Amino acid sequence: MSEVTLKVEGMSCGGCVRNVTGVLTALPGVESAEVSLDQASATVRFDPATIEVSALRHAIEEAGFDSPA
Ligand code: 9UX
Repeated sequence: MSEVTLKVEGMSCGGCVRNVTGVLTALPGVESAEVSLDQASATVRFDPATIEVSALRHAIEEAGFDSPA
C-alpha cells in the first residue's frame, strides 16, 4: 500500500467530506481515505499496482472539487 495526501479545494461542509470520502473509497485499489475539511486535504491509502494518483485526483474533480497538484 502507498499513501498520498492530496489537496481538495472547494469543500464547505461535512457533506462534502462524506461525498469525497465515498467517491475515493469506491475506487478499486483504494483501501481508505481520510478527508479533512479544515486541512482541505485527503489522505488516501491505495494499491499503486491497481490505481494511479492521477486517477484519485480525477475522481475528486469529477465529484465537483478541485485537486491541484
Ligand atoms: Mo454541504 Mo458540499 O451543504 O458538496 S455537501 S456544501
